[in-house]
Amino acid sequence: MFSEQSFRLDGKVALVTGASYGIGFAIASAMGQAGAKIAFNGRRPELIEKGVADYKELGIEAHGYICDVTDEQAVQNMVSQIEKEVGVIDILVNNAGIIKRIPMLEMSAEDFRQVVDIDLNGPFIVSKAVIPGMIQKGGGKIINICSMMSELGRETVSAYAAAKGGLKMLTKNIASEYGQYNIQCNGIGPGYIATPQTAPLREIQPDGSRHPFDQFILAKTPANRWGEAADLGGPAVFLASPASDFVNGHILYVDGGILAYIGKQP
Ligand code: NAP
Ligand code: GCO
Repeated sequence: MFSEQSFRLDGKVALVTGASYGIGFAIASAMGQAGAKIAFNGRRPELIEKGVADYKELGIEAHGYICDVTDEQAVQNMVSQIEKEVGVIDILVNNAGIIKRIPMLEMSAEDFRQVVDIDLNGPFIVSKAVIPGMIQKGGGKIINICSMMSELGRETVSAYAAAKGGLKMLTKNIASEYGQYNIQCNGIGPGYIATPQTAPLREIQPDGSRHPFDQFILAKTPANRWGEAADLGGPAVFLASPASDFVNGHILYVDGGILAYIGKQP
């Protein structure tokens, strides 16, 4: 039954991967403000430390771990440590990710593999480490951070699109395989969000004008703006909360309307 508690995460333990800054930080902050205990990881120790301090400034006590999501043993160790220090994980957000913008014919197989390894194998590895605890606990929530590139292609992002398209299907498969254990696995597909990852697409040009890609995105977005990382907080809390207990295998696009729009006419 719906109540004012339906959107609260009090007492829940949330692991958000890659959350020292960017979209992960915004999602973890929103979950912390909704009452969850926060654990996060990243690869760079100095940024983990800074992340912990930034969460503290928001009144959130977050536990930071140095861990590469592609390293299966390191992920297993981190999950065990979180269980001891914070509690068994109720909510997992697979957010850590990278992009390489290289035309496909110029891209090495090694670069392609690295993107798929972090953006697709990473969520598989972390989910695999966390699901047994969720089953024992009687349920859980997994949120995979997908992309416009889970649906659309464009020049230079073949590996990223392949990985994010795969992540959409991994989401549906986790929902299918573990829904019986009261685990809901959904995706969030952010539109174009102003973070370090997209900074090169927004650089002001030497003549002071906006980057051509920046103008292209504004013309493709009915909201007529880039998203802010904070725009993802509400949707993430919803998908982590009891309010979404019968939502499973769904991708929630948070894109200011990009996927609905053919684009501004010239
Ligand atoms: P970002 O600013 O580049 O942040 C990426 C985060 O992932 C960082 O915290 C980084 O930590 C971490 N990370 C990368 N590789 C890792 C690894 N192997 N192991 C552990 N952590 C790792 O990117 P963002 O824009 O916030 O994007 C976050 C997620 O949203 C990504 O999956 C991205 O593809 C997706 N997304 C972004 C947009 C957008 O417009 N920005 C749109 C749709 C989807 P370290 O620096 O410590 O490695
Ligand atoms: C790009 C962008 C995108 C965004 C995002 C869109 O080069 O096209 O980086 O891929 O990061 O994933 O949803």
